[in-house]
Amino acid sequence: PLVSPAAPAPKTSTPGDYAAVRASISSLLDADYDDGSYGPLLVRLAWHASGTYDKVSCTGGSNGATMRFPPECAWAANRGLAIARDLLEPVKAAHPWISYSDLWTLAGVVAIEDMGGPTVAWRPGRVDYPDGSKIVPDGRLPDATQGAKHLRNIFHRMGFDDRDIVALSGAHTLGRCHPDRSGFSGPWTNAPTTFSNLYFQELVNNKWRPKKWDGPLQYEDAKTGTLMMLPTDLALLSDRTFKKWVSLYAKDEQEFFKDFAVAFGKLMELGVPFPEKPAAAS
Ligand code: CCH
Repeated sequence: PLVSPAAPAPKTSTPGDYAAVRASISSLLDADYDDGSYGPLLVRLAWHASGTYDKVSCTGGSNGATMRFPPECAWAANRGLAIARDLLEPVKAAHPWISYSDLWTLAGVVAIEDMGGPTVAWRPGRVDYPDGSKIVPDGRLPDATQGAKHLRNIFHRMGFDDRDIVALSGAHTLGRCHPDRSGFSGPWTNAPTTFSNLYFQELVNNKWRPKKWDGPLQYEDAKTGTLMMLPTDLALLSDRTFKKWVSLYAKDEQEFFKDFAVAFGKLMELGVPFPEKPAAAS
């Protein structure tokens, strides 16, 4: 992948000026990288930082930004995310008062909004844990080779229901798979830097066949062979309950945006000890 030339140093700010941090993040998104934006990668960073949450033990989640350290930074699931963390270093340097855990989640939210997605309610309050203080076990993020049962195990553990699972999966309208990271290859849609319901449209409107190649089992659209789906993506079609939400989101983008915004906002807050209930989106 191409790496963008060094972006101009972001403007500094006074503590609490989140608008300034948002502006610094926005200025990094468009770049000569992948499909022309770091946005999808930043969304993935925010998701993997948060998706380790376990509601029973109240461990994991975005609080702490423990992905800065081993073993979490070296998990196979997090391959490629060092690019996103490094990209945000100049933003952290310009606004040293923000925690990494607030910065990574805010970057995901700003990326979604800048790529045309819904406004996601976000509030600060995460703190960074020191190295080695809280080690989260590997294996809490989803495994793309599995099916509906696995998706339910993983996301119910975080406190999400079936509808949330499908809504959150709509983030695969963004970005692509990289053979050197996950082993999978290609984009889910032809507009991977625009947040839309296209993922659900492609899912329902295409015939999907196993891709003939050396890599892990993935699917390609029978018409062009240029779009891809993971086994977990196709599980959303083969499971009756999941399929109901897929059909709804394929038809009704507003409904998808509304549900995604709520679920993604909740994901960003898992395990974060806020004093009160979430604020409404502004
Ligand atoms: Fe995902 N995702 N994801 N994903 N994901 C990958 C890429 C992105 C799974 C597997 C993969 C969510 C859920 C799942 C994004 C957001 C979300 C890749 C390719 C795999 C594999 C990584 C690579 O090679 O670079 C599985 C399994 C699940 C099960 O649910 C959820 C939830 C979200 C966010 C809400 C985004 C964005 C990408 C694109 C990243 C990029 O670099 O383009």
